[in-house]
Amino acid sequence: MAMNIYFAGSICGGRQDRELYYKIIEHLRQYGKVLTKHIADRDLTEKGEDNTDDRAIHDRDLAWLQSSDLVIAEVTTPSLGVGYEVARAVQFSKRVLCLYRPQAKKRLSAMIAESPDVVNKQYSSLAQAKRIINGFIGP
Ligand code: 6IA
Repeated sequence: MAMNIYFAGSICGGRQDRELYYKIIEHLRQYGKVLTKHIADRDLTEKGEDNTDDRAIHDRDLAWLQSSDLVIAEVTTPSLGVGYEVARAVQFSKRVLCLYRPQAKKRLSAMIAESPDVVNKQYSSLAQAKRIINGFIGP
């Protein structure tokens, strides 16, 4: 059966890495179904729409998280939602990989960087991120 992959990336936290999310999601698709492909949608902005049903989004995303086989979070752009998803994934005993690009004058939250329940990896290029993902998911 195909693997279900939950990809987490910033929305309200800022959309500057959206294209990178798209490329990571494209890479993940060779391994199974990416439940959260919309994270790379151009139309999904940090402002959202007035008629957004936030409760429905929360409940749907948590159901997907629970049904996923593994979770990949791109954590470079700080996002409350991504942090929350990482924590809930840990609570659900999911395997979690956090990918972070070191930035000048910035640092990753200690709550992610030093969490013993997630795999943290730093990278600087898409090629490197893909290699890390391949190693995490395995043959
Ligand atoms: O706090 P953030 O918005 O940056 O959190 C982003 C994370 O929360 C992503 O990994 C998503 O899985 C989830 N998430 C947050 N907002 C949405 C959303 N629409 N649709 C799907 N997943 C979401 C938000 C619309 C609008 C209010 C911006």
